[in-house]
Amino acid sequence: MKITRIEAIPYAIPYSKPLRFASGEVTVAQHVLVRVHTDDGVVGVADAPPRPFTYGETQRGVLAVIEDIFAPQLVGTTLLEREVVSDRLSRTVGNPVAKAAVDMAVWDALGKTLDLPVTDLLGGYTDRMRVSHMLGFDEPAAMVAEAERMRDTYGITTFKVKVGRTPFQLDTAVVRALREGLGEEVELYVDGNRGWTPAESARAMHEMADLGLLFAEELCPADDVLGRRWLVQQCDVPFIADESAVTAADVTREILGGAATAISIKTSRTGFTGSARVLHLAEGLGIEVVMGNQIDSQLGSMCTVVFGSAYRLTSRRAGELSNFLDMSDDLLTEPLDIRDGHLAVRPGAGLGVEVDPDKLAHFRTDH
Ligand code: MUC
Ligand code: MG
Repeated sequence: MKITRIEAIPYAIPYSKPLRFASGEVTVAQHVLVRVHTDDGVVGVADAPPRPFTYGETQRGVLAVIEDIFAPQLVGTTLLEREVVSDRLSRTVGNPVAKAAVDMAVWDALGKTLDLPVTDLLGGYTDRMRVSHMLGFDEPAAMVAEAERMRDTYGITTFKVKVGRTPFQLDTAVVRALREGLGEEVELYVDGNRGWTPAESARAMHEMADLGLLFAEELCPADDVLGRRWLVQQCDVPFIADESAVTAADVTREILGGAATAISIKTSRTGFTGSARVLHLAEGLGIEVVMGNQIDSQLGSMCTVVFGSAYRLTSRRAGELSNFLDMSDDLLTEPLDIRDGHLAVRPGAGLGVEVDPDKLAHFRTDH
């Protein structure tokens, strides 16, 4: 069970449909595949999707921090010493995506070593999640058409709509068109990625008051401290902190400071160990959680469903699990299959997925 080697492999897969949102755009998945090897010959895997516009990490930065700092610190520890692993990772400030991938690859290796699914080791609550699809910026008709395609093809009936453009009417028109086009039975919520001011957010929410929104997420920056608190106080739906509340300490500060009333958990930035800490804090605080998407690959989306299915609170709401559908290809041997609006965990050991060596050889960019 001893960790002998940690590999970080850069790869690039173009998106067939780029995702655009207030804080950025993703056209190519320039991720890092992390592999944790043990002395038993087991290899655990996880995916690191760097998001410079959200956390400041880049693909080359993820490679460097894993190769230069994390690997030397962790080689020699065992898969059972996960608290030692997270303690050593925490000596480095920031780098959430790199740390999360190392943590999840350790969990995958542990599951494979014990011949047990990680989702059962974590909590074993259920075996699937309802899927929520993220709709990036476009014209109202195109966004309605995409939502209809997701509903008709995959049975998805929950949509997170990217907002935060100026003027805000560009976005409120989209949300209205979605409600009118898809009817009352779909769930809709909005994510501004900090694009609006508090006043614009308040006006937009007022204009959408009759649209039956489920949540509002990061409409304005949390750094607009008093403005954000003013906005959240008047919001009549739970206000989700996403990129403003990554760690358990961030969540405590933002929730107690009145900057949010719900949180997004993303395994891509807190792994399984950190996500469990955030989840249990949210339970103690009595706030809603949503399993979020960091524009994840299939491997990243599998990690989200492995964690989300493991607990009652995370599986209550639809999880954001479908944006890999917009990638032109992926690394897994067996593609994820969204059916009847749900994504199920796989029964196998670890994460239950395998990386296809031919695909990795084709998409890796380090040779
Ligand atoms: C989201 O929920 O904000 C966009 C940027 C990012 O880091 O994640 C996505 C989705
Ligand atoms: Mg968000």
